[in-house]
Amino acid sequence: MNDEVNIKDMPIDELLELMQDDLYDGYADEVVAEVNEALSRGMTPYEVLTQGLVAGMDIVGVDFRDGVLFVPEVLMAAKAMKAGMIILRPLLAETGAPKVGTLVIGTVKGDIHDIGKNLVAMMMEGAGFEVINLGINNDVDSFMGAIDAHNPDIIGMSALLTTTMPYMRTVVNTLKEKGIRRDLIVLVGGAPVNDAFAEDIGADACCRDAAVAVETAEKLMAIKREKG
Ligand code: B1M
Repeated sequence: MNDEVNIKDMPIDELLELMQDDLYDGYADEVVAEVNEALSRGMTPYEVLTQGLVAGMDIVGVDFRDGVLFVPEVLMAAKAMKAGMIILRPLLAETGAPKVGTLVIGTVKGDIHDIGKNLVAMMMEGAGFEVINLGINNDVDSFMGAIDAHNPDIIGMSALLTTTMPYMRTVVNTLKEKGIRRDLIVLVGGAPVNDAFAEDIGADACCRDAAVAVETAEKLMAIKREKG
């Protein structure tokens, strides 16, 4: 636990380290204070996100894998991460960029991981995309319903489990069956997803992280516009 006086005197690298530690420990209020402090020192929202919050969650991921942390602790860390993201979200979206396209994004059926998907949604909003965030555990009907309702340019799917990533193929196959696959850009992401898998299921690209998702979406939108 920290008090505000301490963090104000702290060098920036120590502040970021503390943010990672507090995220690890699930201290949401402290993470919020540290995010605000880092922003007040002139760090960009993106730097705070990647060097503070995402870096902290990476450590959680390793310890979860190694059996040091268990689900309840990881949930607390996720809650602290989300508290930090609430501050960063409007700042990342504040670019005033003109609308570049519409993205429907969701975590696929059977999967409840949403932190990375929400980061992608935030960064895409910041880059000027209109984003319809479907949340977690989306089946084919959910994606198809959103396509009917919002006529998006891009469908984004997230999966964090090796057991749920195959569901992305089900969605792509349904787009093909409905004859709308070519009208849409399909982007996939999540820790177990890679380029070979994306190609195999017939997606347009796999995005390693939120920044790559933005870059890829912008590039493929430019190609789509050229084709008219
Ligand atoms: Co889960 N979990 N989890 N978990 N969890 C992983 C994924 C795991 C790798 C942990 C481990 O063992 N090391 C492992 C999966 C193993 C596997 O399948 N090979 C795992 C497991 C096993 C499980 C459970 C089965 C555990 C259990 O109950 N026994 C269970 C499954 C529940 C389910 O989904 N049905 C489970 C539960 C949970 C919590 C609920 C406790 C919690 C989720 C909370 C939440 O999301 N609200 C959780 C968490 C937090 C994790 C880890 C620790 C962190 C994930 C995360 O948020 N990373 C994770 C370990 C890890 O990944 N290292 C783990 C931070 C985030 C910023 O990165 O999500 O990769 P990431 O997103 C990135 C990119 O991947 C990419 O951009 C994002 C931003 O840069 N990206 C996209 C993601 N989606 C994209 C979509 C796009 C584009 C890019 O579309 C355009």
